[in-house]
Parts: sequence; structure tokens; C-alpha cells
Amino acid sequence: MKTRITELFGIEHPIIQGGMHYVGFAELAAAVSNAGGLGTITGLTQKTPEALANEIAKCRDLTDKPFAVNLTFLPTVNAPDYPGYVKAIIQGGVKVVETAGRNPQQVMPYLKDAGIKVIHKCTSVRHSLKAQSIGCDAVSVDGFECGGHPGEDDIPNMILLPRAADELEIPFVSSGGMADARSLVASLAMGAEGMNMGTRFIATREAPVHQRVKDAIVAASELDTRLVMRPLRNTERVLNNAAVERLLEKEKSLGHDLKFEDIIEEVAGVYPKIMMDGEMDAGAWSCGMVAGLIEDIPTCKELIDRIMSEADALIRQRLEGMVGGVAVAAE
Ligand code: FMN
Repeated sequence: MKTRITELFGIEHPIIQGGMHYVGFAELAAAVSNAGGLGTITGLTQKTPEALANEIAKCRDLTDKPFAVNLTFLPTVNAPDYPGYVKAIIQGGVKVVETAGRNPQQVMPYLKDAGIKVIHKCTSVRHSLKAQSIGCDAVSVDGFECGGHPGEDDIPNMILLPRAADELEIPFVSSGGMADARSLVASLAMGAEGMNMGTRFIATREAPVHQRVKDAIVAASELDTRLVMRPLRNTERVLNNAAVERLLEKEKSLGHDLKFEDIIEEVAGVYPKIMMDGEMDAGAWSCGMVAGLIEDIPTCKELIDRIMSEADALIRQRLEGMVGGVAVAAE
């Protein structure tokens, strides 16, 4: 399949693995890229620019295909060493950067001078247009269904994607709630040029996280995520667990008085405990509603091959059959 996204990034299939804290290590990024998609190393999971440089070098040893690095601009008081991370990305010869969080304007000149393609993750049409206006090459349009931070507008992808298609000139991929061939074909129908998946890629053999994390995603239904930190306007979609229930209880009882310090135990520094040690109730961790569509733990290649072959059948048989007047049952 050829789309503006496969052409832009030099990849075989229009499938991207989004940056994920304590999940997007070299092993996963390389597995996705080797399977013909675009894998992504999560920049800030690496504690220093030197550590990121090593992770990039490791990924390069594992694949000769293009891969990306995610740079998330957090609303923090003590900003990470962004210039150092950008330097590690440029010196590491990375050709694609996925930016997220605040607008990446400050780093754009450096990335563009180095010939790097930038895809910015946005949860609204207005942010997507801003990304286009500052020179981003593509956008990842992240609907309300998504795992992680859906923003505060609450627009699901059935509306957000066609709205983005109506307004944007640069290519975009769908993100949030994407799991299979149906997601890909629907995204293409709504104007996207590919799709980005987060939660689905955690439940793969190569994702370097504890088996209990993968099993929790397979066991979860679409009813099992919760939105936390809404009162702080830093909404995050997470898998429900004991820590999340405690956090939501605090949000309810403290109301408008809630401060970040009140919930620090449930949200700060919890990822290594969950992802590495499998302490599933250690805190709140991002997970999409799409968990309800995830029933197995394939390799990245099995997953991507399955999506592409089923997408082909969906288009050529079910959809083509319908316009040709032949009804074909969905699987
Ligand atoms: N997005 C970022 O830009 N930076 C992150 O550090 C980040 N961490 C994530 C951690 C987890 C465990 C998950 C599930 C998602 C994270 N995301 C992060 C969001 C994903 O890149 C992606 O946009 C999102 O998962 C898409 O929704 P989906 O889970 O429904 O596929």
C-alpha cells in the first residue's frame, strides 16, 4: 500500500507505533520497523541525552529500516534537557521525530536543518493547523479514545478525522482506538494516510514490558479505562486499577482544590514499577479504550502482516463487492 505517509517516511506499510513511556525502547521500535511500519523510541524514557544516543545506536544495530524518536514537551517546572535530546537525535542520524505535548516550534529549525521529518501529535484541528503552519511534515490526529493524553476537547475520531481531512493540507495519520484492518481502512476512508497505534503495540511479543502488562490489556474490555487528572486540565486515559480508584476518589473529594501534589503517589514515577516489575496496582498507566479489541499477543510482524492482508481483503472484497452489488459478510 502506498500513501503520502509511506512515501514521506520511506516505509512499506502506513502503520506507526507511537512513542510510549517505558515501552518505546529500541527492541520494540526495531521490531515495528523491521515489520515494515515505523517504530518509535520514546526520548524522555531515556534519562539523559547520552542514554538516548545509546538507545538510538542500539536500534540502528537491530534494524536498517527508518525509525523515529518521540519528543514529548511536558508541562513541567524542571524542563528536561531538550537541546541535548535534539542533539542526540541529530547526531544519531534519526530521520523522523514524533513530537507531542506543547507546540514543537522551539526545536523545528534544528530538526529541519538536519533534514528530519516531523510528525506532531495533536488532539484537535486547531493544533493540527498550527503544526502545519510551523512547518511540520505530518500530523498524528489523536482522538478522544486514545490511551494517554486526549486533550480537553473530547472529540472522537469519527468526527475528528474527517474534520482534519477538511482542513489540513499536510498528510495525517489516525491515532487513538486503532487496532486492526478495520481501523486502517476506516481511517483511510476518513482521509488519513495511515494509522498510529499505542496500546495495540504493547500487547506484542517484542514489547519489552512485563508479561502482566500485556495480559492486563488482553483481559481488559472497552469499559475498563478511566480519565484522570481532568480537574488539572492534564487529562490522561488510563487502565482502571486500585490506584486509579484512589486517585478518582481524591479528585471527587477535593474538587477544585485538587493539586498535583495530592495525587503524586498515584502518578509520579510509577511507570518503571508497572512496565518493568509488573506491579499492576502501583499507579495510573496510560491505556486506550482499544484494549477492548485486543485479544492476543502476536509478534509485530504477525500483527502488521495480518492488518495489511485483512485490509486488502476488506477493500477488494467487502467494499468493492458492495459497490459492485455483492454483499459480503464481515468476519
Ligand atoms: N505519547 C507521547 O507522545 N509520549 C509518551 O510518553 C506516551 N506514553 C504513552 C504510554 C503508554 C503506556 C500509552 C498507552 C500511550 C502513550 N502515549 C504517549 C500515547 C501513544 O503514543 C499514542 O498516541 C496512543 O497510545 C494512541 O492511542 P491508542 O492507545 O488507542 O492506540
